[in-house]
Amino acid sequence: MILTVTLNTALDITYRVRALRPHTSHRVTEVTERPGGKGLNVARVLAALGHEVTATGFAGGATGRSLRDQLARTPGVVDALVPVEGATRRTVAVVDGTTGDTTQLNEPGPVIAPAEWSAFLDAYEDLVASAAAVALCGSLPPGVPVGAYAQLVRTARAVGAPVLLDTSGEPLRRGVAARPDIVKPNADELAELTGSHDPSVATRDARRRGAHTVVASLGAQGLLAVNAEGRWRAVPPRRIQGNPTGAGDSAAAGLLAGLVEHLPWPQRLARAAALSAATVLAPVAGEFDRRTYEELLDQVAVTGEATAA
Ligand code: TA6
Repeated sequence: MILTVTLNTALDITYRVRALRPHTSHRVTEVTERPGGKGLNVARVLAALGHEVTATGFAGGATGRSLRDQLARTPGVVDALVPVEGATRRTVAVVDGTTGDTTQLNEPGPVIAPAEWSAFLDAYEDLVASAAAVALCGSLPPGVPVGAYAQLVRTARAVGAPVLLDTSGEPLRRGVAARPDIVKPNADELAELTGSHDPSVATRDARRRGAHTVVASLGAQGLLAVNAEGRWRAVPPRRIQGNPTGAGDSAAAGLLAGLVEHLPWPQRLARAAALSAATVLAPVAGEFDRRTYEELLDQVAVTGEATAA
């Protein structure tokens, strides 16, 4: 199974309005609620691709119950979330029906007590022992140590489970130093980590800091993967317009699926780019239309080359 970790799970609420204007009251035309937080989106996409997934992290309160009820109805995802006293946060995405632009509001999440963090670490140690790969994704809720991801990377590496890390700021900086197999920052996260806005310079620097492979998501310029074996770029066939929430999570799912299926890097990257684009075209994060994904997969252009041995 693939283990996904979402320390700051969320009940993702998406509101659609006809047109979003400041200083105005809006009628919501459509509401959706989904289990969210980056790792749970990764889990849902992997399960839709036919992989067995175990999802851990924290859940609590009425929002946590609602999230777990929905997860129980998601085929292929085993719920291994650790219960906590505080309530799981909500995130709100407001989609402007005229322009398609999305405005995202993320609550900070519940305060995690030291005993809850210890209970999670015990559960994680058991789960990671039988994981084919691990995804560590999203922000940290208050109370979780800033070096949490570094610790979780080290635990996974100690039992030989490959790790993908997708986070930002100081948790990313410390996590990268623990030598994860893949980091998947977007352009802003990569620039914040390395101090460079040049993707070539920044990916090289992120590798020097400890990541084996850096996969940078560069919006319309697609995905750039750099590791000791080579350097590749995957670009979707056209500019994809829609709701970008969760596009990066779907790319992470594509990379993990390719990893456990031992696909060569160009194919992994093509999958990640096609899944990401298919999610932008879907109404909410963590979902995609299978046919759209397969059509896009045929059209993704991958360029680059392996390093000469
Ligand atoms: O990537 C989209 C998304 O995963 C949303 O589903 C939402 O839950 C949010 O990001 C969480 O991100 P954060 O960085 O706050 O953990």
